[in-house]
Amino acid sequence: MTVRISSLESGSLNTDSLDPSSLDPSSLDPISLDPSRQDAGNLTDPEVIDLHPAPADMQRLVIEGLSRSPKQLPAWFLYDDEGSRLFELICEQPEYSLTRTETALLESEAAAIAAALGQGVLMEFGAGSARKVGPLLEAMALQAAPAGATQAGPIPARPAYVALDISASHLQEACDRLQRRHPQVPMLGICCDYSQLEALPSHPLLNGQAHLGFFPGSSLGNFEPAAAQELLAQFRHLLGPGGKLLIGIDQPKASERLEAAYNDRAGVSAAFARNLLTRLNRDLAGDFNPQAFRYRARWQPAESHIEMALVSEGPQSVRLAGHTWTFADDEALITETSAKYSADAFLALAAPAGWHGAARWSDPNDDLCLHLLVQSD
Ligand code: AVJ
Repeated sequence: MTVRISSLESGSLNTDSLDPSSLDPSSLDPISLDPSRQDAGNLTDPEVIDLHPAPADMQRLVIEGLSRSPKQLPAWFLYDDEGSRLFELICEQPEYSLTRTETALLESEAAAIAAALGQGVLMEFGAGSARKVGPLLEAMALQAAPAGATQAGPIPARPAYVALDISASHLQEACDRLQRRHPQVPMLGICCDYSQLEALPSHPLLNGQAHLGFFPGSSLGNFEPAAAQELLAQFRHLLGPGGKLLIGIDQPKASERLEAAYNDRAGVSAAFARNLLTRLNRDLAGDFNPQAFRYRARWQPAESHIEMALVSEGPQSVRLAGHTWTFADDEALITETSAKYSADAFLALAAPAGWHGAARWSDPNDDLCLHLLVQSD
């Protein structure tokens, strides 16, 4: 994995992708050297609230999804422990540049983004390993208490962080690691399917400050356009009045490049998809043979999405969730779709959900766009 240290010259080192033991303490940013932050020794791990869907809900969703034509399950089923681990590996494949591009953009634009966001609780939807948020948290903290400023008047608001993710053990690990690197940022994890979260749990961390949504990785692309629009409306509801949303959206690009990104030569994308079957076998008493399906990723220009599927090699029947499911030869189980939106197409999708674009940032190749959305009234 390449580590990009673009901000070294400006004196604020992003430590998120580095092994802390390799760090020279004199290279740490002024916040880390603040004596009031010397409490890292007795830090407690952040609380994680578990709202993971119950087995009965998973069973119902699987029965619904496999009764559809074509067969397709919600994308979050891909993220059990092993799936979350494999997704991390996908992000390191040479063909899959999305994560590297977005991480670099967040690092280089952190100060401008923090200025546009203002102060509040940053809530990351689908936080995964939470490796992107560090530079933003540091830039927000610097804005609350600029280096060299003397403390006069009321104590300024400081950022807080809430990570939402479907994978409980992954989430706890990510929060623990992030907390050690940002000891002064109050943190909370919520294990849930964020698309079905009707209200935020009540917690002191969520009181008072503005709610700032952070939805990186182009994960919105996993939802069909109508569901994506509903999700954006749902986020507006969850974030509440005055809430803002910083969202990363992958742009449409050449089909060869996209198909390679979702079908890497090392076979990690294929293993990630097949792991869905292993997960279903374990959690819903299934007898899928993962090797009896081949993996396919194809760009569908009419939908502007990549469709990822496991395609049945020959006719077969499978037991799962108390039912028998038949697959015809060549029949697909769609594991996920990943839609790509130009800036205009995305803003047109967001407008009916009550959002409009306040600012946006792109990488030099215009591969990806970070949009800052504010609420329209
Ligand atoms: C996490 C949904 C953004 O669509 O690019 C990557 C998931 N799946 N390779 C994407 C994914 C296979 C990823 N998102």
